[in-house]
Amino acid sequence: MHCLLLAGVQFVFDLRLVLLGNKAAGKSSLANLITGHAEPRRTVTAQCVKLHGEFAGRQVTVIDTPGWWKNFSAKETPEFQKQEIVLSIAHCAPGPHAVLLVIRVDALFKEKHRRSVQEHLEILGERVWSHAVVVFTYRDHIQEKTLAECIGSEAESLLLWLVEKCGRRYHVLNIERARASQLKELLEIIDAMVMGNGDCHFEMDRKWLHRVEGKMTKRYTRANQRRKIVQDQWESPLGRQGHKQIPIQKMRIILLGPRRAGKSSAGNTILRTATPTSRRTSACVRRQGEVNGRHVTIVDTPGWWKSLSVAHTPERDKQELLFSSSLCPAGAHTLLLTLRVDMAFTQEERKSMEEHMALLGEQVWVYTMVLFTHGDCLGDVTIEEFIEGEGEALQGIVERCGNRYHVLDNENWNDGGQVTNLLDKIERMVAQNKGRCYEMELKTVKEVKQKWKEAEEKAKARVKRCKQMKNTVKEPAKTSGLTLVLLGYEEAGKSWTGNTIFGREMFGSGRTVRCIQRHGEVRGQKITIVDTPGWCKHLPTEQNPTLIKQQITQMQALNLSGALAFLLVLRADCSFKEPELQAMKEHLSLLGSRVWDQGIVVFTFEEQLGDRGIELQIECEGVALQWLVDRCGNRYHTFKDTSTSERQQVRELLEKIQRMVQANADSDWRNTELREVTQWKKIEEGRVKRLGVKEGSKSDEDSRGKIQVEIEEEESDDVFDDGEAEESSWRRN
Ligand SMILES: Nc1nc2c(ncn2[C@@H]2O[C@H](COP(=O)(O)OP(=O)(O)OP(=O)(O)O)[C@@H](O)[C@H]2O)c(=O)[nH]1
Ligand SMILES: [Mg+2]
Repeated sequence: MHCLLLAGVQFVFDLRLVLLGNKAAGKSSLANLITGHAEPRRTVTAQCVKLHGEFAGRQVTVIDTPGWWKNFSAKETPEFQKQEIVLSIAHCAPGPHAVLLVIRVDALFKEKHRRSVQEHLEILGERVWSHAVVVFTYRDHIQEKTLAECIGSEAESLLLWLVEKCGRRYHVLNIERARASQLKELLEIIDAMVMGNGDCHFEMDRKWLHRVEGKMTKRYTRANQRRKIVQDQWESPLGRQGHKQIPIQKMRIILLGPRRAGKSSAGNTILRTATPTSRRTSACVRRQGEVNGRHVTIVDTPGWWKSLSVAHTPERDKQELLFSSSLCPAGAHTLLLTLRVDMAFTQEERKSMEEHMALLGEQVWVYTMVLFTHGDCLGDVTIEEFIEGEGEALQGIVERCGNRYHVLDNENWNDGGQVTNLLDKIERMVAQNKGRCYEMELKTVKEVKQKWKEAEEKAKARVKRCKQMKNTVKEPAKTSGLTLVLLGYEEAGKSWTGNTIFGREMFGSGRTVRCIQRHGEVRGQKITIVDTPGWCKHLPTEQNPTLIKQQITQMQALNLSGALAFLLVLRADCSFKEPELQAMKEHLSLLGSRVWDQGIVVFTFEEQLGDRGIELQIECEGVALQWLVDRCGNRYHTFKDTSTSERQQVRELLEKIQRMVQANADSDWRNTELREVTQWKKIEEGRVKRLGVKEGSKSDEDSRGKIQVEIEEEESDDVFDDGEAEESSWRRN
């Protein structure tokens, strides 16, 4: 090793650094800064980039790497990107002196972000932590505030964990205007670490490195074979002949796929329009335009949650899919099944995709082509390498589509070549299908239309009933103290609802595992909110963890003052069928039957419904959801995740609660059934009987002995929002 001794401090003359971090954390800018490269690279870093430079008279080599999505676990990062992380070490053989973990200091840092950092870093092995330094970027965005003031206590403790894991080595930078002295400080930290590590650089387990290199070679070889097969297929005599014989003047395309897959963006790219796509597509949309001398019709459809089975998709979304082809008179030439290349593709996703496609009939695959989006994230990796790298799940889907696929980079929608190629492939495919188009049975479309007509009428009637109810209750007086209990299945948005009501982050971002009580004042009214752990959406109580039942049952022992309301929290954009209703009924029965009189259904994520009103969603979803809303006396409310309407939606909810409290003025829940735990006992007895376990067996007694309502009443954190859109928000872990 080439070391220098200056003013008594020894340091490495040829310093090698690897930069890791999530997307847009500032890695490339930092790499440029350290190596003195003035030219900023505007595109996303898809492969490792090696930069050389000189700093303070020393040679520095920096390996910039592709970043991961900060909300996602390493499991969700595509294979080729994880392999790039491993390769970063080989790019600066014999190994880097330091791995700089780049993190934006002004961004939210939640538990899932921490976990993501840990998982991605540990791709390199546990030993990497001894060579890691945290570099916080975007110092200028937090102005004069201290780090602690900005990140909040939850983030602070998580970042502290990270800094501790890196041997307390960290540095804060403002890359835009970094002074040489700031960089010097960073190098001093690195030098001290290298010295502490006995002048050793980080070395990866050789076997592991060879294994990854072997995998990459295999991936490359198989990708070449696939490319050849697919090329032959496109160039087959039928395809060529057909291409010449059937130029399609009026092309009709349906875009479908999981949520956020890039369907609407792909529509824009094909039609070369720049219609904004920030909102979720919640109903079929037909758009038309002239492309390369053809008249192209595109039907965009609502997506499904990529990892969830079709049972979780709301009825309305499924009906929209059935309806889509009727917007293409004479049928669709192709269905483009949209998929992202910047994310891994799992068996779960394949299952979900096949289930949703099955709604459209078995013959649908004959007309389907996989449309890969986020092509910009592939860099030099070919789409065939991506397909081979992702494994059987993706290969299965590609094969079901007869090996037809195309890649789009929607960020570069001005690149006409990619669209010309796509249209060309569609024409060949139509030729291979002998000109036939995909059409949904007329009978099914008629049924859908009839259902929508009925649902619209019922929705109007529900709105009318709500208005009548509002008018019958006289203007309610403000209650002196109000207690709101949040109840619902897991990840329904209970804690989020609590935070929205308080207008600040009073409940943490992680999974709620026990009852948490918080106090605050909203619109001059003292409010207590009790957050509870959610049950599994469609499992009956006996199969749900005992702890949840214990927490709900014991929650009544809390000293709750003033008026009380139960907020039954559901996601507006998810299915709610008989199993979900049963789970809800059984869990609520632990609180006695009067929970219905004091209950109000709160739908979260209303923004996901687009222009569709919640009443229409309730009527389309079916009898289970209608029963629930009716059982709560037609009391319901919606919350959407937009800061502008936030306070108004809270005011309206509080008014609805006050009207309910007024109507229930004579009752006092705590003196009646809610104190009784007999129902809970009955359910427990039934469960024990069904399981054939002797009552009072050791395990049961053990858990009962531990029943304790654990109530947290800590100081809460300030809301700290970086405004970053969730890449996908509702998946079971
Ligand atoms: N970098 C990059 N971003 C893309 C690409 N395609 C889409 N996006 C982004 O991905 C996000 C989701 O894209 P949409 O087109 O709205 O996805 P969608 O499938 O229509 O989403 P839903 O209608 O919500 O189901 C947007 O922020 C797009 O800007 C792409 O090729 N490259
Ligand atoms: Mg869309």
